[in-house]
Amino acid sequence: MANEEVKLFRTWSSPFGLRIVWALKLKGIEYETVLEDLSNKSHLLLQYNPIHKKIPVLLHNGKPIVESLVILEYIDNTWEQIPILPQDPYERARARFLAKFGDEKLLSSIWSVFVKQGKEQEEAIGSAWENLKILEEELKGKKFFGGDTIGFVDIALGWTVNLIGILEEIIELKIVDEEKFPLLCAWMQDFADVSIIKDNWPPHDKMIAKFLAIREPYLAGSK
Ligand SMILES: N[C@@H](CCC(=O)N[C@@H](CS)C(=O)NCC(=O)O)C(=O)O
Repeated sequence: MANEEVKLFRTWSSPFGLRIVWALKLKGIEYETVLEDLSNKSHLLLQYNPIHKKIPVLLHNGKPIVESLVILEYIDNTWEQIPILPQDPYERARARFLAKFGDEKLLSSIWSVFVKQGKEQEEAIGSAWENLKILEEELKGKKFFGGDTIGFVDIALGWTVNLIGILEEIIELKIVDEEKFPLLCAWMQDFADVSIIKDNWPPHDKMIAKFLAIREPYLAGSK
């Protein structure tokens, strides 16, 4: 499809935005990046995502698509080369379920480990481990969640590979260790080694600074 308009509104750090970068790169789609400052959202962002007012937004030939998992499906249906969702309806449903589980349960449990302290943090790490165990089981006999190559679930859960390491470094506590989660650790390594992934991580030191600042009010008890 020549002369297409493909624009991605995102921030430099957002794991939700990164999903879209990875999917577009994987499929070889050319696109323009619009970097947003979420403390001063652009008129276009508010116009294209008036309900959630969040990034990422994909603009395709004037039509906005919002919500990263929805955008991933749109990309997969629009540019069919290198499919990311499985063909089989049951496997597709499983893939959507795991992606949703990552956003709705896993992310908040990891976040609690990051922002809580003492006994509350110990409890939080227990639920994070329960959730991570589900992914560990899912990886039995597979290199990637999608099989031999990365797919929808890998892209949806890819945030864990970078973000968990950043959070662990800040709180000086290992959440995902090789002994407890050998398959997950191997997946993280394999995922990080894929060129379109390793070439597009946000800068490590900038991420550390950003998340240190986010954690501060929680430590001060004002959040
Ligand atoms: N469920 C959304 C989450 C997107 C999201 O939380 N984006 C954040 C940046 S990481 C955002 O735009 N926040 C702005 C705000 O909450 O005002 C998705 O998957 O796209």
